[in-house]
This record gives sequence, C-alpha cells and structure tokens, in this order.
Amino acid sequence: MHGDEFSFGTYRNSEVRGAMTMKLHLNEDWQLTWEPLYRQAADYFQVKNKQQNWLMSDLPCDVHMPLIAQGIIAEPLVADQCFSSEWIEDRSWWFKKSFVLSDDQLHADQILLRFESLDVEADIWLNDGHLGHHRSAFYPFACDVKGKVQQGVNQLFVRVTAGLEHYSENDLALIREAKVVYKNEQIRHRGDHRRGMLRKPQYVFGWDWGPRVATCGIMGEVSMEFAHSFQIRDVQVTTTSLDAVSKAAHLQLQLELENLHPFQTLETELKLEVIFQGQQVQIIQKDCCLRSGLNYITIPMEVPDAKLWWPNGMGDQPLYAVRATLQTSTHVVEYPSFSFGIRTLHLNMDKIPESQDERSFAFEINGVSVFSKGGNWIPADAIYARVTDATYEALLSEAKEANFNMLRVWGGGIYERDIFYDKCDEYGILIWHDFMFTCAKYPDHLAWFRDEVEREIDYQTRRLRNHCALALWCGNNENHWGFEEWWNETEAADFYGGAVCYNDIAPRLVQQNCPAIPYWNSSPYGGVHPNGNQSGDTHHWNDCMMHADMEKRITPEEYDKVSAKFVSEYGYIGPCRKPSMAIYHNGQEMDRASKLWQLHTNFFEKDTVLAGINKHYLATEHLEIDDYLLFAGLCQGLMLGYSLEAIRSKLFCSGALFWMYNDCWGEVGWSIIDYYLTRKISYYFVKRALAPVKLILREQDGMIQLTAINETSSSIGEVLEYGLVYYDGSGKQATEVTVELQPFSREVVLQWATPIYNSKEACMYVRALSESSEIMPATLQSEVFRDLILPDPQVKVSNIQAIEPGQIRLTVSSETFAHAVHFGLDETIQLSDEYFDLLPGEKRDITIRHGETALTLDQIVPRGITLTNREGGV
Ligand code: BMA
Repeated sequence: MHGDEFSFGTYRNSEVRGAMTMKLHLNEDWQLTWEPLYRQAADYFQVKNKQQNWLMSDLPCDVHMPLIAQGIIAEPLVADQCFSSEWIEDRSWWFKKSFVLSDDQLHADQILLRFESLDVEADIWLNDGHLGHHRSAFYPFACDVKGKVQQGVNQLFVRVTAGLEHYSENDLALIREAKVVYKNEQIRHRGDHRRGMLRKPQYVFGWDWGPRVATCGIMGEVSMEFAHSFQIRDVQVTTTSLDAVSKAAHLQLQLELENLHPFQTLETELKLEVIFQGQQVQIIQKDCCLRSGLNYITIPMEVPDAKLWWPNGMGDQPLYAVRATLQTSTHVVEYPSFSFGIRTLHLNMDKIPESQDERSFAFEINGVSVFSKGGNWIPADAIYARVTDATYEALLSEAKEANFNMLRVWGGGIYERDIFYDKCDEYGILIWHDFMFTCAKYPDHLAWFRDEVEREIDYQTRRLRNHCALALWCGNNENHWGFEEWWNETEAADFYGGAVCYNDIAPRLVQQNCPAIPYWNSSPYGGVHPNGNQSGDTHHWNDCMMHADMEKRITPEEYDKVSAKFVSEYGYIGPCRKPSMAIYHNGQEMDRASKLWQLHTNFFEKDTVLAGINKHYLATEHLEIDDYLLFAGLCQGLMLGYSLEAIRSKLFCSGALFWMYNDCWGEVGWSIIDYYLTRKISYYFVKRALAPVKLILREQDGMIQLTAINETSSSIGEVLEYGLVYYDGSGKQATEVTVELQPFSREVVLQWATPIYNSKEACMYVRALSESSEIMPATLQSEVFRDLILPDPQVKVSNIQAIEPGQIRLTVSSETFAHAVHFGLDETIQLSDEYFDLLPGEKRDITIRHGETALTLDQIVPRGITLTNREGGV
C-alpha cells in the first residue's frame, strides 16, 4: 500500500501526483513508555531523557497492544485477565517518534500535522515545543507546524492518559447519576460516573456486555501534509432529485477550495469528473478565481441514465466515483477520489391516517418506503484500535448475508473507521448513526465541553456525509428517556445535562453540513414520552426482556403486542458456540457455576436463559453443557426470529433493529455473531426472519392472517398452499390460492378463520408450491416445542453436488416434521441455512461453504431435535 519509503515516514503514491499536496505518513516505529500519573506535561524533559523501557509500536496503538505483544500484560479479554491490567488507567503514557524532513518540504506554504485520534487527554510536542492539549478521541488534533519543523531529524512526543484522573467530585455534582455503573463480586466494578466528562468511547469503562478495559493511546493515523499555493479541502455530493421519466439524476457538488496566499487572488481551473465502472459519465470544467483563504463553490450536475443505489434486498448498490482536480498554469492538485451512490433519502413522519397523533417513522429511499431491518452495532473489540479491516469485512458481509438493510451505530461506542462506512455503502446497509452520548447526563453547562462537542459533530458530519448508506444522525442513546424517567428525583433534577448538545448543537451542525440527512434527537424519542409508541422510535425492553415477570421475557408472542412505529432496540441473550467459549475459558473448565462463566455472562441475563430452555424445551436441573449450548442457542433464535417477524408484520411499523448484532468480547450475551466472528445458532433464525421475500402467519381475533412481504423491485406470482399440517406426516387440510406480490410491498394477502384442531399434533402453515420458489414456508404454532407430540425426525439428504471449490449444495427432506435441522459441522463452516424446521414432505436446498476446511460426505449428517433421549426431557 505504501509508496516511496522516505526515511522514517512513508508517502502515499496516490497523493503525490501533481506534486502539490504531499502526505507523509508517520504511523510506523513509534516508541512508548509509561510513568506514574503524577508525571505531568511539565515533566516533559525528564521523561524525554529517559533511556530505558521504551517499547516499539506502530499505529494505531492502544497501549494495551504493545503491552500484550511484549508479555507485560496478559490478553485482557480471556478468563478474568481484564482485572490484572486495570493499572493502565493509573499511568501516564508517553509516545515518541523521530522523522526526517528535507529542505524542499520546509518550503511548503502550509505543513499540517494531524493526529486522527488521541484517546483521550493528550499533550503534543514537536521538537521540544508544546503544540497543544487535546481532550477528545472523536476528532483529530491538527496544527500548522510551518516554522516549527526543521531540515533533518524532527521529533514528535505525546503524553496521553485514559482521562478519568482529571475529574473530581465537584465536576460530578450535576452528572453523577450516569446509568450503567455496576458492581458485584464477579464483574467487580464496571462503568464509571466520571465517563460523562470524557469525549471518548463510553463503553470502555465497562458495560453490561463488556469488561472494563480503559482504552488509551494514539488510535488513528498520524500524518503531515505539505501544501503549496492552493488545495481542495472538501468535496460534498448530494443527490437532489431523480427524474422518473428521463432517468437522469440531479446532483449537487459543493467544494471547499483554499488559496493559501494571504492577500492575492488566484486564477485556477477546476475539473470535476463522475466515473461509473471506469467510464466517464459526466465532466464539468470551470475557471475559478480564488480569494485568499476559503472559497465555496456549488455546482449542479446531471447524470444521465442514473443507476440508483438501493438498500440490501431492494436492488443493487452501484457506486460512482468522483474525481476533482484544480490547477494553475504551473501546478495541479488532485482530491483523493471517492465513491458515492445515487439515491434520494427521506424520513417520512406523516400522520398515520385515522389515528390519534400517531406518526410514521419510515425511511424512504428513491421514493420507496423501506422497512429498516437489522441490528445494533457496537465496537468490534473492547480494545477498539486493534479491529482489523478483515474483521470489518467479515462482520459487514455477514450482516448483508443475514439480510440486514440497516445497522444502528450505538452512541456509547465510536465513530467507526472509514472501512465500516465504505462497506455499508457497498453492501446496501443503511446506517442509523448516534452521536456518541449514552445513558448519562453530560456537562453541557461547561463552555469547554460544548466547544468539544461542536468540533466533534462538525468534524464527523463533514467526514461522513458523502456515504449513501448514512440515513440518520441521532443525538444520543437513551438520554431523553433518562430526562423523563431516570434522573428526575435528585437535587440535579432540573439540570437537563446534554440537552444543549442534542437539541441545539447537533441539529444546527447537521443542517449546516448535511441538510439532506435527517436528524433525530435521541433513540428512543418521539411523542409525549420519549420511549412511547405513538411516534418516533422505541426501545422495546420493558415489556419483554427487561420485564420483572420472567414469563414476559421468554414468551415470543409478547412481541405480537408491539405498537411502536420503529423498534430500534430490544434483545434476547444466548451463548456462543463451544469453540468460542473454549477460547475465553483459556484452558479452564466450562462450568456454569464458575466465577469465570459469570464474568463472561451478560449482566442482564438474570436466569432468563435457563427459564427459556425450561419453558420451550426441557427441565434444566441436570443440563449438560452441550445441551445448554444447543437449547439456549435455539431459544435466542426463536425469540429473535419470532419477534422480528412479529414486528415486520405490523404494517404501521417501519423498523426492527435488535440488540445487538456483534460483540466486543466473548460472553453469553446479546449478539448473533460472537467476538471471534463465529455465527451463533440465532444467526440463522435472524437471517430467515429478515428474508426480502417473506410469508408471516399470525392469529388475530380468531382469524389466521398471512402477511406477504416482497422487498424486491419485481412482482412475484406464486401458488400458495395453506391450512393445517400434522407433524407426523399423516395428513393436512390444505387450500391453494394464487397470489401476486407487488414490487416493494408488504400487505395482508389472506386470512381465514382459525380452525379447531389439536395444537399438539398439528400447526398452521403456508408454503409456495412451485419447486423453483425461494420463498420459505411459514408456520404458526400455538404450543411450545416441549409440549408437541412429535415423531423422531428422519432427515434425508439427496442431490449432493460440489458446485465450486469449497462449496457443496444438497437437498434435505423429511417425511415428518423436523425441528431445528442442523448438520453438526465445524462452527466455522458457513451454511446458507441451519437450525430450520422442515414440514412433512418439504425439500430444502442448502449450500455449505466449507472453504479450505476438509469435508467428506459422511460428515454431512443432517438431524432434527428430539427431546425423548435427553435426561429431564419430556
Ligand atoms: C440498551 C442499550 C445499551 C445496553 C442495552 C442492553 O439500553 O442502549 O445501553 O447495553 O440496552 O442492556
């Protein structure tokens, strides 16, 4: 990736063309040491002259990373080793790096030193001169260092701390009611009331789903940019409208150009190109006379025969590239080319007809209403600086594969790295993006804090606004709910700490920087009670998973009562697969009674998993670990699958985002894909529930209703068979009907009176009859699995064929009903589907992607679940 090596730094080739703005990357060969916290910025020379105990590291560098690499601390995410590195919070961390500059470089008109992210309280020196103090991980430290650099060797120095030490009881007077501060014997101390003072990821002091591993370090790249005479500082593209007749798209490009001369205008030539699949589809050339300093230019552009970008499942994700160059007779500067998707975006909040003050909350892409489906995203590692590109790629391609069209970037994490947003554009995954505030009051009575928030939101909205996937900016996670419900009984009750950030600063900056992206004050928000169901979005916790009554937590039908207009959080807990558990057990025995197990179990589990198994499958007194993992996984799958279908079938509701998609360490918890990137059992239930073409059965007022969803742009004609089917394969009562599912449609297509039948022996069903149909059957069962009268399933496999290297396709079928058909293969092998039910006589095609892992035919043994041979079974 790197271009010409230049001493200690590295030039990136793409940016030297034209030789106008050059970028020197300063990411390699840093050195790091630590000192007590009392070593302050004033002790700079003492630390600088220290001869020993410097560790080598490249960037990004969380101080945990070189300490782990050198064996100074043990990996904090396995066993209970998080406790033994807590001392990191109580030290000051010192980084240094030398690099060489040439005389030529010193002649640049502007030399911009930039630290992409410092976590969090940082002092920066260059050649013994103090450049400044920075106190936010959420926007870069940038400084013009012309006049401060020298020919030959230069030295950068940074002191950084995790940050809590700066804040005392006095600072906390108004904000000490922060939520998510837990203490118990197993987890010791998670969460910290002081976190609200820090502009850094809030989850790193511990959350219900993650340990306390307080991050600290240089989290992004460090670079030096040498600019001459003029530069392109920013290019913004917006799709303003689409012409349905001519198929042209109207774009608006806004450029920020800078003339570095303090008192002369400058004659330049601007060239803007739009490229699609290597072909230029539009070019605009224009002379621009630049005033000194910043210049703003708006250029409308028409793209003929525009290929529109669609969310996953609704169409393709074609991406265009923009290239901008600016030149004078002697020089040329090129803006780094970037891609964008052509689409319009609207958040429909119209009144719902015939309702009382109820409003929709539906995203519309290219004028088409989208049901937003997917999960909540948290940082993919407790030590977020070490998340690799491969991890982003794996998690986002798995989200696409699971039929997600939206992820919510939750407000207690981070503004993600560029690759996250690029992949969401590429895969059609819309982003609901919180600003980084969560579950606390924030000290917006302090001018410095408001300033920090201004800079952060200004930076991030400008940075991310060209991503077609970005669908919403949201003020925070749960703080408006907090204002209403959690923080109104203390002496600080009338201090709405943080409200200025979400109700004033954020909407103003979103309007200023990206007016085409909607803004929403909080999640949840809307209506009289921020977490009400009348309008806006809802966190559907209290009626289900967080209910005091255990039965409400483990009964899937509770989700049929959802009346929210958009569900942006709710969840259910399940375990990882055994190999993942083995990693974090680190050689210790897997024992559900152990302290280690409890440490790696979500704080909100509260015996729900066992209660769920007991309700749906079998008694739990003597449950072996393998059965625990299987049935707990199935319960999570059942709860998530059923609830997603329930919410999708509410025609007034336009979104279902469960909590949460991914993990930051290994635990029995909310996610459907674990920290080690292995799919949990529930992954497959979610994938099926979110299929773009989908049949859902529910009972309402004595009638069985069939909701049919077609998210594709084509109309789909099917002959459906529906009625009652006996589990033992002895018969069915069926009717056929032809349906035409319109493009982009979701409607009740059929209803019939609920028949009287023995619900332990049969269930309601609907299925598409044509062999080639990819629509999965739907069933409606009114008994828990534990109470069904089922024969032992005999699942057969046929038509096995290798379709390409590393991929096998086969058909499974069963004469009788088979529950949770699975193959028992290595968990890293990906199947197109698993843990699904087969109706009597049904055939289902499955693809097994085993890649490099050896797989012989005799290993493929599909099987359903039976309870009869299990201790404690029915
Ligand atoms: C919601 C989230 C998180 C939390 C989750 C599960 O409130 O916003 O704060 O982790 O519930 O408890």
